[in-house]
Amino acid sequence: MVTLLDYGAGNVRSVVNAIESLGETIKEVRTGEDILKAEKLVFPGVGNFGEVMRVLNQRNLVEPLLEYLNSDRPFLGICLGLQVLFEKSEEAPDIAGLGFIRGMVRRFKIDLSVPHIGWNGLKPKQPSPIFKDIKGTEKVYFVHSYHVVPEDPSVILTTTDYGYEFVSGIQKGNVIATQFHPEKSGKTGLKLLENFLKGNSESLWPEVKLEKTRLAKRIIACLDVRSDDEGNLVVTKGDQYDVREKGRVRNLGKPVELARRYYEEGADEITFLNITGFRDFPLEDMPMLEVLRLTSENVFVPLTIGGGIRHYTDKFGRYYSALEVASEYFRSGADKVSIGSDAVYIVEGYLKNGKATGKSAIEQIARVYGSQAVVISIDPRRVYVSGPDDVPHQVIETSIPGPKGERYCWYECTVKGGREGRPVDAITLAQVCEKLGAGEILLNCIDRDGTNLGFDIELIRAVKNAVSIPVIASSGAGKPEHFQEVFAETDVESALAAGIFHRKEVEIEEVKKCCRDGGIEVR
Ligand code: 1PR
Repeated sequence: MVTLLDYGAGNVRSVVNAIESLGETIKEVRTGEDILKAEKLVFPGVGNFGEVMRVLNQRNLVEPLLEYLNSDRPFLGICLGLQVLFEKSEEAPDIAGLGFIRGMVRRFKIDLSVPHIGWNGLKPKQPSPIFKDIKGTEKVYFVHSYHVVPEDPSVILTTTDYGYEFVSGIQKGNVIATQFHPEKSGKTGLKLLENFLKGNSESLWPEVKLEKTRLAKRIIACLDVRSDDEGNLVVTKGDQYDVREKGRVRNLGKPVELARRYYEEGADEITFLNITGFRDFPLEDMPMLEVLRLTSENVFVPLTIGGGIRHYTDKFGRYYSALEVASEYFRSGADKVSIGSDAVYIVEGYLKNGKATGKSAIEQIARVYGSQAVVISIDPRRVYVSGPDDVPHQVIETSIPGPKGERYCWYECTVKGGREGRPVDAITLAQVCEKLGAGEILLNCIDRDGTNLGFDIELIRAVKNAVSIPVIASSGAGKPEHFQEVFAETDVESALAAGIFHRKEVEIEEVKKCCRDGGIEVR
């Protein structure tokens, strides 16, 4: 029996699913007494340091938690479950942490994108029972903007390189905590979890000790989901966003099955886009929540869900905030939510008023779940102009001339699945969303979507250079070399494709091999 401390935010379902897939049962902490009675305690957390401590204090869990930790019983902290063991965090300077380990939690100060999102390696610093059958070259999944800095180096279990070497795991007696997410780290993560749960007594070193770790470029499989003409929820795929062929919605498979297949085939992340979410209300669209629930039962890599994340008033007049909608998705197994149309309206409002309201979906969700959980999905379309000053937007010079030989273009953001253009350009949208607290950009391109012509490198470079959060390149992948090209030509952290994977034209492993051959780090 494993006792799970769910403080109420973030994707605890993945942790539950991962533990249950290893044959364990779970008891959730309701009172401090449950903590004191635990045999093994797991404390997962994403979100904000201050928020977690506020909840722990409010529920009177701080004392029992410290008593449990001080009695040196098996404990596994994950992500914020590691950070709150420390005394203080730069994320919430006025709020004290548990102080079980002396030291601070600091924000990354590096030239690379923050949050640090993706698959990176581990450098072991002490032997541990959790290293049984771990080779040492595996990668695990990280998503965080802050890292711990212990005063006493003897508690360091692992370090990882990202800009500089930071502490990615600690071990003090039977208390182990990791900055990475074992429950999202595929088979390696499950092995680490299993080792903790089994309570092996022997401490081991992994076979290989890496000198340096490298963040892998992520290959993401994207599933555009909607109801087909018979009312079944299907994975579909558009050509420049038109998902109908001879008047009927294309059906490329079942969402849960396809997601499972991509996980088994080595996808680093799975994205679901509920493409009619802009007109339906997702909390009434229970099948989509069910897709997430079922997928997260056996897919142990990050899951992103987009479509319909916005505030809404139902037919009975009940108001739902975007935060409530997002919360339902997180509870169903999502790690990140992606905001499309609403982000455009939010940015239009910001540009009009010259300031943030503090109330937008981006700000609200980032505040509770952390920036890393908020992805902005941009659906831009090229608009050609004859000169850089023709429009009040960020214009780029292009090597692909327009129909009248134009050498400049801007990228018009669209809403409602590309149906309506809005007076905001993609570069400005990305910049404002970053300011409001978004943690990642999913950069589609209507001109390239479904064409197999390759990514729009000019668009991707322009947006990536304008922000310091990670960017996912999307739309147009037709062969493995297109991935190699986008990683070589731009600094994006990940690339996404749909059609070539659904139609089985290219396998994920072929993409990875091609990247490896080009000297690009992949998992
Ligand atoms: O506006 O917040 O409700 O979100 C709606 C979401 O649905 C947005 O993320 C938007 O991108 C997406 N969406 C809406 N309509 C469509 C459509 O295709 N008709 N899908 C759509 C967009 C774009 C991709 C695609 C890549 C790769 N799909 O993510 O998977 O272009 O495709 P490829 O590799 O085959 O070229 P909201």
